[in-house]
Amino acid sequence: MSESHAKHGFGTRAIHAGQAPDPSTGAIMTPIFQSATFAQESPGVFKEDYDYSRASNPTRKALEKNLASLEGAAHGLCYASGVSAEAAVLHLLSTGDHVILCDDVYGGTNRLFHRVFNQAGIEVTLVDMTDLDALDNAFGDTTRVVWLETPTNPTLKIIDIRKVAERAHARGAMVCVDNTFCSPYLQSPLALGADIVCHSTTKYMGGHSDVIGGALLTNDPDLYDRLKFIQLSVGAVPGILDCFLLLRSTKTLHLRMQRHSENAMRIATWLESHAKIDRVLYPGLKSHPQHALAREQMPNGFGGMIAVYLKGGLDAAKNMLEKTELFTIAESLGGVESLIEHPGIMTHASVPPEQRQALAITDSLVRLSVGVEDADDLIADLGQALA
Ligand code: P1T
Repeated sequence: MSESHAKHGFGTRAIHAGQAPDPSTGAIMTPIFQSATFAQESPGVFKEDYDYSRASNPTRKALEKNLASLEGAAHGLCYASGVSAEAAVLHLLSTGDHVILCDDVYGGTNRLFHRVFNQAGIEVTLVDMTDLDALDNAFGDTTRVVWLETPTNPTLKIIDIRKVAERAHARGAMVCVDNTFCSPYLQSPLALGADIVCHSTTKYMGGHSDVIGGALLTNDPDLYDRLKFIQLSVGAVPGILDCFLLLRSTKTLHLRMQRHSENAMRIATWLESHAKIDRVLYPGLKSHPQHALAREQMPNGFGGMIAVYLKGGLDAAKNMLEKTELFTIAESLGGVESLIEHPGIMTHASVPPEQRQALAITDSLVRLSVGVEDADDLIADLGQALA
């Protein structure tokens, strides 16, 4: 199969893009080129761009091409973690530059922006981007980046990527969308006007909770060159075995996302009518405040993440978490196995309490990452935990 897969569907690209049988052996699977360096014929004369694995490595390059193809991007770069991919974008900025950050993001993202880059002189303003007037008011002369997640983590707000991109571009800022909760199977931010897509590949892209990784995808050759320089210079690159594992995972991304979405839709619907549940937030439910936008922006399904508010506060929430058997109490998401967590105590503990309060990350909020097990078993597990 040729390198160009633009004409193929998502599933075909998931399996083939970036990967051809190994020319030296015919191996069908991309080999794990576990080598830090590469022999040179003469000083400065080497094969392709392979002089040192921090700069480039064939297994990593296959993954970067594969992820770029899935996001509909010309270029991809892989990182050691989701937050190191985020940091690479922030390294593009200079002291005094301003970033508008969506108010409801992963706690570690909030921490990186506010407690690492803010100290290095990057101004950060948090905005609820479901309110486009609030976004308009947040721009200043030094605004360079608008950064968002949609659905947001953990309250699953849906942000209109196209409208945010129009506004940002009119003000000369670029837009970076963290597409971790959707994966490219459910949502295509670049097609909606984003300049960069960011992923924690630890989640759905990896899909098996055995890798920490990150990625950036873009169509802009200049941005790519600058980010590639930062990747080389800062060096937060993924291990080669992790790249191989990710290549293995993306082959089934479309199948997993379909099942995550089907299971989550059934569970969210069931939870919504449960007597012990106060409120369910799932973009696929008609009751979700941005359901109509979710239908447009996420045409292939609504993903595997559900947020629920229990009646009864922290005790009720802890009780539910401790009693589930198939849903394991753990941070992270997007694996084949179902997880359950308490954002206030776990993933968003580093968000200042007053911000958590404003975002309704309350004691009674529980987040589910619905896996690909049998939905009946998952519902029975939640049922017994809530009983
Ligand atoms: O953990 P890491 O691979 O560095 O990814 C950070 C990250 C980035 N973006 C989003 C949307 C995320 O959810 C995360 C990590 N999130 C969790 C660990 C979590 O449980 O929400």
